[in-house]
Amino acid sequence: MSFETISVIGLGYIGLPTAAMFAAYGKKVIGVDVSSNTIDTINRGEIHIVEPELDSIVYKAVVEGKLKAVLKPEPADAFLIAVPTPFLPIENKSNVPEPDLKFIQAAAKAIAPVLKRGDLVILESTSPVGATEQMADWLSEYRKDLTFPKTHNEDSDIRVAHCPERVLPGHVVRELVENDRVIGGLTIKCSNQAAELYKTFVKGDCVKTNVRTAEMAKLTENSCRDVQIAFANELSVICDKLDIDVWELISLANRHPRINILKPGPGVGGHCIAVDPWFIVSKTPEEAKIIHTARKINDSKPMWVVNKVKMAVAEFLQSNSSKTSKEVTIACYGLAFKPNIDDLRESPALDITKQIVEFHSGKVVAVEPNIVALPETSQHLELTNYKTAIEIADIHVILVDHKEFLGKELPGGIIVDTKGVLNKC
Ligand code: SAJ
Repeated sequence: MSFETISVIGLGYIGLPTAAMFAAYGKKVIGVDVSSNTIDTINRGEIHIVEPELDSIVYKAVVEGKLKAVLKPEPADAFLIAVPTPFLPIENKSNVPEPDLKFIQAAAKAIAPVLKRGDLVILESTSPVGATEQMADWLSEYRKDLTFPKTHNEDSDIRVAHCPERVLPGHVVRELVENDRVIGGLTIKCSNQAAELYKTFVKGDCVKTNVRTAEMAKLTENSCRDVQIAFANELSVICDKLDIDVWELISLANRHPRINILKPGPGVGGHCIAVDPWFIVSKTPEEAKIIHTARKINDSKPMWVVNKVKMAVAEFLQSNSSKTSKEVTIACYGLAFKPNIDDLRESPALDITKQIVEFHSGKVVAVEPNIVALPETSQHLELTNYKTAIEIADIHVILVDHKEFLGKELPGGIIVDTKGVLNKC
């Protein structure tokens, strides 16, 4: 089976780089997205997301006629679905969010009319266990004239597999090529075909397994990181209570040959680590005890930081009795969800800053070297530069360890350092 035309459904942070990479390696690629803005941008050879090196790859692919973006799916030999898998609003008593597969269902519905015998459909979106089988059921519902692995095993007309993306934002272009891929087909033939397809550009191993293991592997990777970060965050709270410098503590413990503690911070952000563990918890709530607890620990960290800032304001007013809280200026350093990127989505730093703006009657400024304007929702917050912030602020809240903050002059006043930036000076 050779795949000449590949269709990628969902041209976001994963879909667009994947589409561009197939095009760069000679495939004809049809990208599909529901946003006409996205389609127009890509067809101009431009990109709508921030990802190093991606712009030139997309530009070349579009100019050479290898990549085009459309609103409505067209026939192809393989379809890769890379759409979001968000949560449903919490309605259950246990406060555990349930995954919402509506975008996967919509993608299945959209590609169903153009599916033909011999096509391969791969779900790339990070999904709860069982989602790929569910997607295949939806496809078979929409195309009763075609056969699927559930009923026809290796003889099915359509092959279906799950191949979760595992790339790190900011390093997507390199990691797409170098990382190993886990490939879980609904049957062995499905796995083999999917592996053959990824071998177009993947230099890492394409390791084959069954579909549920592939789904669980991705959730396991991100849950493992979440649990490890929760351990670090819990240590930071314990150390604060016991008046121990957590950064020194961790660096000492990490001198042990078999210990590698991650870094505490203001909480866990982004679309992946703070989301994926819930897919395990919602499926197996009785069993997923550590994973659930880790989520709660990491989710509670922003509020802990906000309380620290409240305490800092009280401390400042106590030692500056002539001032009122309206005259106290707070500077927040970093708004992105992790260092050296401009991505503010699901950022604990932004969330904390907004909460400070809400409770504090005085001025609040933010320093975020990776953006030029604040999001529209950040009312009463002022964007400024590092130099101005250290001059004007009475309380400094360090929320992200951007490279611009390391090794800099120590600000005067009270410092709430959630990232151990000061220890790296
Ligand atoms: N964080 C800490 N302490 C640490 C490391 C991270 O507090 O020691 C925080 C970060 O500040 C950030 C959050 O965790 O708020 C997540 O950042 P991250 O760099 O750990 O991960 P993501 O969300 O950018 O990307 C992860 C990666 N997964 C793993 O490393 C296991 C990536 O490989 C996945 O492809 C991606 O999720 C995804 O799409 O699922």
